[in-house]
Amino acid sequence: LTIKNVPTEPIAGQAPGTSGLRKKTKVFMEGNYLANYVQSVFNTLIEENVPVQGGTLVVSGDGRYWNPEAIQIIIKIAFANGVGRIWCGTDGLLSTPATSAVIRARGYGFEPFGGFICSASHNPGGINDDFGIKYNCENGGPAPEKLTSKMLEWTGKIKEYKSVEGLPNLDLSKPAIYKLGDKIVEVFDCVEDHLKLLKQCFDFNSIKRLMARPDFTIVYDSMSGVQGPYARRIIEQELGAKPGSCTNADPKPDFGGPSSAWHGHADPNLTYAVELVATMGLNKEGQKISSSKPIPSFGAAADGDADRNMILSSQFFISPSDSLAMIVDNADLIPQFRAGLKGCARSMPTSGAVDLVAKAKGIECFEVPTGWKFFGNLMDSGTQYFPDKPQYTPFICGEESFGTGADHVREKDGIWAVLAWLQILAKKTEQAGKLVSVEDVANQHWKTYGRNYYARYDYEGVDKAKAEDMMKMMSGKSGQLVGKSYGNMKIKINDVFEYNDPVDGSVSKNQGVRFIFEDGSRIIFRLSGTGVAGATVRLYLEKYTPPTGNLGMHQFDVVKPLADVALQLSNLKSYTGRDKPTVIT
Ligand code: VG1
Ligand code: CO
Repeated sequence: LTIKNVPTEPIAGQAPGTSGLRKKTKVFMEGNYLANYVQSVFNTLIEENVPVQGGTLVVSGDGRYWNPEAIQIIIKIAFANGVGRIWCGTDGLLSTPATSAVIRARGYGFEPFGGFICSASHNPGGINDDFGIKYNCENGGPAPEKLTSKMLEWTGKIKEYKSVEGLPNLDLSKPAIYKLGDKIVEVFDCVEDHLKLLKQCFDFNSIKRLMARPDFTIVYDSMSGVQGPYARRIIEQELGAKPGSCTNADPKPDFGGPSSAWHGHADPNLTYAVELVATMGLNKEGQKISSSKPIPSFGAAADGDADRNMILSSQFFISPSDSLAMIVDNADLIPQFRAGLKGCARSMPTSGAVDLVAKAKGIECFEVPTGWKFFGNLMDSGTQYFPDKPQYTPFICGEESFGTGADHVREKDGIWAVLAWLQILAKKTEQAGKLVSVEDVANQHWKTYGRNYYARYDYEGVDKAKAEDMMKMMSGKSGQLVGKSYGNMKIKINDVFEYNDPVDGSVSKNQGVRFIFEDGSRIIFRLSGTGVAGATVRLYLEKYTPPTGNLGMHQFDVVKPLADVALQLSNLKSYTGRDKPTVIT
């Protein structure tokens, strides 16, 4: 293979956001857009003394439009920069958590120094929609800000990129080993490594017994994203769910596109996962609707790259913040935590439900900014307690945005959350001698801890400058509203969230505006860092009700008065011209 240096010029706007670089697909397809970014990543890695020369790199994606082409481009640039071995899932598919599993655990002497994930996650895919790329480090987690800011610097001064000549596009459709001079490309089954790891986390036999019960039925909707092969293999083949339990399980480049019920928006929430939500006997407000067909006992869905999860039981929706708290509360039923759960963490906007559990259990609970990259340091830090198991730190993390995961990988993991719930239900069902549902667990939980009623309003596609002005106005007044009353609620804390990483001491500023009231209610504003056009304002609302209060209300009704206060505090209507959110979830 001959290496060529291709002259190029910096392209503006290649800043990675909450989770990698995301842009319109056509932007990625134009000129050197992808090559510039990938070379900037390599320049950063080489500068940081990452062992790129002769090293192993994972390259795959979520199967969205232009994925196959992007992978071939990355392979050529990687070899030209000295990479010796490239690992790809079959068809260039690896879910985000599976990529993390492959980086951490595929091993056998060729431990990868990192991996590229071609994905814009829950953003729609297609020539007219979104594409994205993310770099993960040798621990299997997203590159920390320290690295992504260097990558961005390189995109601003890049003069050439390296590629190889004489390398034909490789057939990635089946397992194979290609020897190309001193370089190797290895294509392997995309499910095997992730499955192997999950088998260490859970007691598959007990879940099998749950699946075999005549009164238990499950539907797992992959929303035409990359989860399909994993869902079929793990839920149907390994665990014995009825064939057909895994729906929309063929990955599609446009995640089903405009003709799908979710309009190609493979995002598991009440608004977009309409097919599953209806199957489970609910409408998109989460209210019960009548159904002509029998309703499954358990329902779940995944997003495009399969790191997100939504959990439902028959006519019952569980908020991701609650799901996190309940998994932590029941961690002793999950074999992964047999040595004891060491800690847990949530993103700042995620409800405080998990904090209450951590306090009761006497374990650490951390609050980090939005985005999975902040959890990795915490998980890695605990290894000192398990010197014989350097990759083992019993830790559970979650975000309100349908992301849950643990220390087996360094990404949120959609199917892990599903299996965690199945494991909890399986054990509780065995103990009770009758089927226990997600709803039963939730009701019990709220009776013990009280309920953190929660909802998020998204205002999508608003004018960016105006959204930024609104945030600036609120940050500017930060602290001034302490002591002010709204209705019968008084503001106790009013600040702009800033994170001081307890492990490496790095500081992340400007992570959202907070209004925290004396009764524990919270209003939080931040701007999304995953969109590709305009701005999305996220408004997070939380109201706590103690065990003695009314636990059976609808979450959207409970937080409505808080939303009214939030609109007053932000002047959102006059800044953005919007009088209602695009999505409530
Ligand atoms: C959103 C979520 C955040 C999540 C991120 C990536 O970010 O709020 O919690 O980690 O998406 O998820 P933002 O900046 O748009 O609010 V995924 O499944 O798109 O990788
Ligand atoms: Co995702």
